[in-house]
Amino acid sequence: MNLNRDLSRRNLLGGAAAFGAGAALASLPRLSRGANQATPEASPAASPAATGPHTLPPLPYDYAALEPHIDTLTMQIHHDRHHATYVTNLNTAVSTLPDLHSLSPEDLIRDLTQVPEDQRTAVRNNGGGHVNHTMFWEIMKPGGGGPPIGAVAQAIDAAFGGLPGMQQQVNQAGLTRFGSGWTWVVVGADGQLAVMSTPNQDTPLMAGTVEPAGTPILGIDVWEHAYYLKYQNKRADYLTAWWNTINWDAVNQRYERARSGQ
Ligand code: MN3
Repeated sequence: MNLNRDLSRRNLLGGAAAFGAGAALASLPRLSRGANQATPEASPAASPAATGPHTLPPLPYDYAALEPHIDTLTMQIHHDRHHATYVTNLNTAVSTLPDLHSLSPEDLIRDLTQVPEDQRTAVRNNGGGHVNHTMFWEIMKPGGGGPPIGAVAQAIDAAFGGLPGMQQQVNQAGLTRFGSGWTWVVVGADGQLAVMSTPNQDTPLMAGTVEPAGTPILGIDVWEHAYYLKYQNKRADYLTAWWNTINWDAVNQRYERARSGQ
């Protein structure tokens, strides 16, 4: 097992060097190596840079937990660097807006008109990034995949004729999203499940900014940072593999909360 992880890391670093990021990646302080390989690494309890109302949630599993579908180094950079940066920048954006500090991140981005115009784009991008990634970690798990469970299983049958139909639409929306963004399954205003995609860190939660609005029950990050180290330009392969990580219990809970209006 250690051998596999070593080989995997070497391959990843080789790939990284090939596009010129090798030195930066090699300097990552939490990169697993040596004695640390023997024990699962804990993810950080909170962002060291979180000075403000918003904090980086810990990854709910080890960086390596989603191998081989999502590689260890991608998980580490994605959570510790990308997500952490959204949190830091969101805190900066609201630092002079104390009236907004008591809002949850979701309530903050649900109505962007409550944010003064000079900080609105920063809150849209970084607040969206924070909310989207918090969801993303929660709807994946080690040993995930398989068929849907609970009420969401019936809803998927009703809207898409079954899981393969939904997966086909989600993957197609993710594949045809030009540039960076997300592909979603949402509970729409009519209470039915629908597939959509958004650019950048926009989310269907941003009513009035993103149309149609909806409550995401799952979303797949299709920014290159989510898959490039392992899949390079093969976004379709990443999307196919991603379904092996899905945490259906978490997705079903999100569905039941959305249906009850919470
Ligand atoms: Mn991302």
